[in-house]
Amino acid sequence: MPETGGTLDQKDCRYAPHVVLSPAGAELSIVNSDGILHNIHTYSTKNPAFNKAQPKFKKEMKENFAQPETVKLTCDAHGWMSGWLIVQDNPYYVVTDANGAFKITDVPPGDYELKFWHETLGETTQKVSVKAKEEAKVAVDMAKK
Ligand SMILES: [Cu+2]
Repeated sequence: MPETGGTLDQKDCRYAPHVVLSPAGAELSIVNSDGILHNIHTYSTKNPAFNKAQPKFKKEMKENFAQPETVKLTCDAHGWMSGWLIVQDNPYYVVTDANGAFKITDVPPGDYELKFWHETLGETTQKVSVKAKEEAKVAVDMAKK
């Protein structure tokens, strides 16, 4: 089991980061830095969904997501708060930077199908061959259709 499941903070009434990664089976730390009431609501289908108040005195909650899944998060106390939790059972996933660039390291040589996901642009896949000691490059266009 992975030791750390990442941290999702509720700061300035926003989820930080907006997209949080958590290995399947690990404990995700849900932090309330705001010192006000938040209510985290998960829209999961493979993992049990929950809807939990996190009062101002409750600085941290631990949650465990066993199944790989992309989970939408909202706060029932603040309608504008939204985020995403990505649970995966392999270590080869990242959030891109502000320019959409990413790097996944230590991938064993082989043929893979990369899945790209964006909250409004949807999903696309691309095949990639990874050769030993070589950097494989991929480029995808996820423009709105
Ligand atoms: Cu909130």
